Amino acid sequence: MKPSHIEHIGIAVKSIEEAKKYYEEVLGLKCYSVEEVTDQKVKTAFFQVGQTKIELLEATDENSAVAKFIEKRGEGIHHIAFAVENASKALQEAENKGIITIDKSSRKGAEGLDIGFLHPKSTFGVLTEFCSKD
Ligand code: CMX
Repeated sequence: MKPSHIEHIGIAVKSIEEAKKYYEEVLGLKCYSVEEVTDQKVKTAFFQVGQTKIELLEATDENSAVAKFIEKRGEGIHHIAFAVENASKALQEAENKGIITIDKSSRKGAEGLDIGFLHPKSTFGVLTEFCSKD
């Protein structure tokens, strides 16, 4: 497995409506999509920056991963997502190398991508995601 690029950086925010203003009005980026991912209990907003996207994450449920993250650590960088050829295979490869995986195989995430996570305790404190197109 060799990631081709950073697909996106996930940033946990309390309010997409509020945070969006900074990305649009200060950085001059354009929000091209707002999407709710029910499975992950989040609302997402995307901005393209070169090959990489910024994904704002707002919790839609108080028991969600993003709500817990903000409660414990405040708003900020939540995860880094690498583009790989096949997310399920990448998860399996990482597991074979002793990394703790949150997902055993990929599931559907925002923008219809196949996604899966590695546990931050196993990756030097960075929640890591693999993404692939099917
Ligand atoms: N980055 C780094 N460390 C994190 C973290 C993050 N995003 N989220 C939690 N942690 C740390 C916590 O600070 C905690 O550390 P300490 O033990 O030192 O206090 C530890 O991991 C355990 O955290 P926790 O609060 O007990 O939270 P949980 O174990 O319930 O869940 C995690 C943590 C990563 C397993 C969970 O958030 C998860 O499964 N994440 C993957 C799914 C996800 O994040 N979905 C939202 C984004 C979806 C999308 O992009 O579409």
